[in-house]
Amino acid sequence: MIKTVVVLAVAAMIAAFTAVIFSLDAVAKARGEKAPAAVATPAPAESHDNPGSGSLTSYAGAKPANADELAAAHKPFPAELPPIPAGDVVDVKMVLKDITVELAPGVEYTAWGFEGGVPGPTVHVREGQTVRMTLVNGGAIPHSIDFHAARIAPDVAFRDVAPGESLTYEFVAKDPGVYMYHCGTKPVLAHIANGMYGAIVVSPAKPLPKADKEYVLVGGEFYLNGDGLEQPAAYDVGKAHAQMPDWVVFNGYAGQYATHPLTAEPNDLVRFYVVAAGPSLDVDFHVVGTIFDTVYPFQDMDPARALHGVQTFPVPAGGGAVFDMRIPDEGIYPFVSHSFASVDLGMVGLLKVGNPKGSASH
Ligand SMILES: [Cu+2]
Repeated sequence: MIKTVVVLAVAAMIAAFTAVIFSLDAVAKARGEKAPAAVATPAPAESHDNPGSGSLTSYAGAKPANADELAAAHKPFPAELPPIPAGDVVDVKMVLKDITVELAPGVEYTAWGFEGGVPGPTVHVREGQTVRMTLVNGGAIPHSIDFHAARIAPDVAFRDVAPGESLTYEFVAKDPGVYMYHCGTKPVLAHIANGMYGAIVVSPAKPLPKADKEYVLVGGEFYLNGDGLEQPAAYDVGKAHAQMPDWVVFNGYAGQYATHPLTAEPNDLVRFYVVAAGPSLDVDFHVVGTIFDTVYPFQDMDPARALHGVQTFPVPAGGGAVFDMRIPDEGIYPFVSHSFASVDLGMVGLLKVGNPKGSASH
């Protein structure tokens, strides 16, 4: 009897996983059948308000013939929480560059990248450490960096840095949690939409229960003025205002942890740090097939204010939250924003627990 229940449960999970992946593929196929959209000319990097086609044409799911190959070859953004550097002061240096990123298999976008990628690198410090931030502007227009973990005068610390210049400021990380950082230069919508964001984790001085696996996910969405297949697409302000993204992603690339799953062993304490960078969408974080044992809501990592036994928890745009779970059974557990339009647009990954039948060994 118990065996039957377990088999049924596993079958249900596989079905859920397949459905999620299938939905992505179905969207891609549906889009592929449309007449090809006119190829828009990417805006120059200095343009803030590229109107795009003005038609709000969706380029969701666009993919080249070799998309599966490209997805397999893609090197996923490292989701693992990096270690905390030693010392009282943590030096963080980022060089901003105008870059072209791949945000889905074969889909290119002209972005502004902190330290050469979208999202920027994950910063990890302990409560009480001082962050000494240096931003070097290697781009074509002014930029800045705003840390939500800082209590600091923004007109001083978060001020614009001209091209070719740099800025250094310090703040003490006094408030444990997971926070967004981003460019705060106007129009902020464009600077975030172009990829200028990342996560900082401030671990509490009094540690939480030790996790076996710790992963950082930064949610973000892209608004494209073309499909990005023949030439890189650029930011479409009309679609950003309408909140009609073409792609919604974890850590800068659609579905990258579906083809390259994150891993854990059965009964591991798995901790996800989730930031919703937006610019505009929330992440309604959910892991299919489990219930969060603990959620530290709105990034507040005080156990006294934690929630327990939670199915889905919303991470607001510009916010963060921490999710603890223990999964006893081997299997493939999808993680998503349960606002399911986001799943269709690329916001889905997999957590492979143990070495379930039918999956590659690790
Ligand atoms: Cu910027």
